[in-house]
Amino acid sequence: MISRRNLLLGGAAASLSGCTLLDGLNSGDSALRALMQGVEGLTMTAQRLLIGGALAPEYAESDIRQGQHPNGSTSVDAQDYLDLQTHGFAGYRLEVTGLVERPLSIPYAALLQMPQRSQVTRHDCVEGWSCIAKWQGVPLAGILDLARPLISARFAVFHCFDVIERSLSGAVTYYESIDMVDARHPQTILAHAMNGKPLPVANGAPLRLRVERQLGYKMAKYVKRIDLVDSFAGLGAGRGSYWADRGYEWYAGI
Ligand SMILES: Nc1nc2c(c(=O)[nH]1)N[C@H]1C(S)=C(S)[C@@H](COP(=O)(O)O)O[C@H]1N2
Ligand SMILES: [Mo]
Repeated sequence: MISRRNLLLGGAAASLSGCTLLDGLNSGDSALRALMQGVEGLTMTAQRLLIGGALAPEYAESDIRQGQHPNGSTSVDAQDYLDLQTHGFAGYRLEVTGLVERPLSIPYAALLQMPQRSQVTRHDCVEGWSCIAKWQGVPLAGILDLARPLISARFAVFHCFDVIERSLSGAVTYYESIDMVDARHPQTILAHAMNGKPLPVANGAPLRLRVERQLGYKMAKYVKRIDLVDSFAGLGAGRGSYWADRGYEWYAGI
């Protein structure tokens, strides 16, 4: 497997996007870079001991210099999604299923009425670019409080609308997961707005995950359903994430 450092800090990064230059990730004296190089070799457990419930850095709105660079899927061709998109996602419902006392189906309008949080944070993609953007949405903790996960629930799995791969065995839709520590972290939100406007389709409308202490691929876009589970058996190749099933880290801490 290619190491994350090479992917994150490789020379190819410079040509990818102005966002990289914007945030100085590649400059030799970046304190952030030093920190990332310091912690990347540690296991998830060691990172947890070091950073505990620490918050990811937040920025000022004046640090936002350009739009969020769309990456991965930037549109969805599933018919159920296209029908929702035609009507401005008014008919969208977030499904919450699995190991919960109360399965939920939350209408889009109700999500907008729930307690909100907004945060200006930096998104780091494993491919080597970063962008600062303002994200507004519903803390996942608030949704979990409504659904009441059972003690046995260990992970929140995000099932998405977009087909990320078509193979002989069929279409694969994007999936990601986080554990209950990250699910209840105060900066873990389901964002419906970005930089003060409704979330664009290219960035995951109507709802996308922000899990600010991890890399970009953890931040599932086009979220259709959140499933609370106690294992990843039966999901993809069993590692809990489309990209983890293809060799990347499941815990993509930065
Ligand atoms: N559903 C879905 N979520 C996804 C992806 C994707 O292809 N499909 N790509 C991931 C990757 S690799 C990154 S860097 C971010 C990109 O988010 P952005 O388009 O808002 O920059 O979304 C992540 N979430
Ligand atoms: Mo990414």
